[in-house]
Amino acid sequence: MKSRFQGMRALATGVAAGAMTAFLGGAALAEDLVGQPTPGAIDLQPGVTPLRHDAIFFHNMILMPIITAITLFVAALLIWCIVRYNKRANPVPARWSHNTVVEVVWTLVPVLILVFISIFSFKLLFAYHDMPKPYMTVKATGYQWYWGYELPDQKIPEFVSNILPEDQAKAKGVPYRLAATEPLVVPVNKVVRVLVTGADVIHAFAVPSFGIITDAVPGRVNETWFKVEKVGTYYGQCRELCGVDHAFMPIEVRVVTQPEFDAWVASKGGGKPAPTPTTLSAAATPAGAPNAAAAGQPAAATAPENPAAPAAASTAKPAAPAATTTQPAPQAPAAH
Ligand SMILES: [Cu+2]
Repeated sequence: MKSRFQGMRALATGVAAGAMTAFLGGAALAEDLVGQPTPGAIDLQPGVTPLRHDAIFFHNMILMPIITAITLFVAALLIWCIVRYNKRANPVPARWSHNTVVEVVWTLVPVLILVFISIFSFKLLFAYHDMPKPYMTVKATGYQWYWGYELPDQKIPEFVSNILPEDQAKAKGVPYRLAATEPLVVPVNKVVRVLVTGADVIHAFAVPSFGIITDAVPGRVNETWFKVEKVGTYYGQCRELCGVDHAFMPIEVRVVTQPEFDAWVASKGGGKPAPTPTTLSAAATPAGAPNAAAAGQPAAATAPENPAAPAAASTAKPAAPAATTTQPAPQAPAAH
């Protein structure tokens, strides 16, 4: 199945390349930039993930030829009717109506076309849905108007990724409105799960060269994944109109080798996942205070300032375990 799919892909690529050459009159095509748009380019941004390759194949080799053929066919029919059956060419029109054969054909053919498209469409949808076992998880949160990235597996708390100001982008030679102050860094050839949510309004996490676009909806966590085949820097943008600075919250993903990734994790103060989750002892809850976690505060932040709290020791409920995604909480001192 796989080889047949690839064989079809090779065949379709050849046909499309021939058509493209004819269309452009043999003009030399400039090499597309990878990971960012190319000025004046035709076609989709080149892909660096399996999903993106399949999406490009689906668009360029399945959908485009079909819609082109349909458009040419309908245009030809129109022209034929206009030329052959106008008042001068055909002064006495035929009086018949209904033709069973034609009606069956114009019902059946579109159905068959849609069934053919759906085979490839569903295959692609399932591929998006069937994430392989992820190496790591990234939580991407959309804010008005920047992105926050958190790497719970590496114990890296959320950090903010803002747009890189124009003068700095120029100085560094990176694309303004695509480059970020703090890129998201991930290892090459590893499955990365992305959990996407919004903090205020709906945003969307989109990186064209990865072939992903996922809505960031407040109060809801959406999931997508990618596996990048090539080391490099890839850019994306918020893809849901989210307010006045919608165009100024770019996504920059830097894909690096595993040793470089480990070094980056270390530089961010991250590490390997801890074997047991951090919990707080009952004594950490100040007397009379409601559950610290419920109060919406990092529980551990207040604990060292209230070491005694003798009354609380017997009455307070054990505090909820700290959320697994927050920074490791310092151990609360013992009550006695
Ligand atoms: Cu946005």
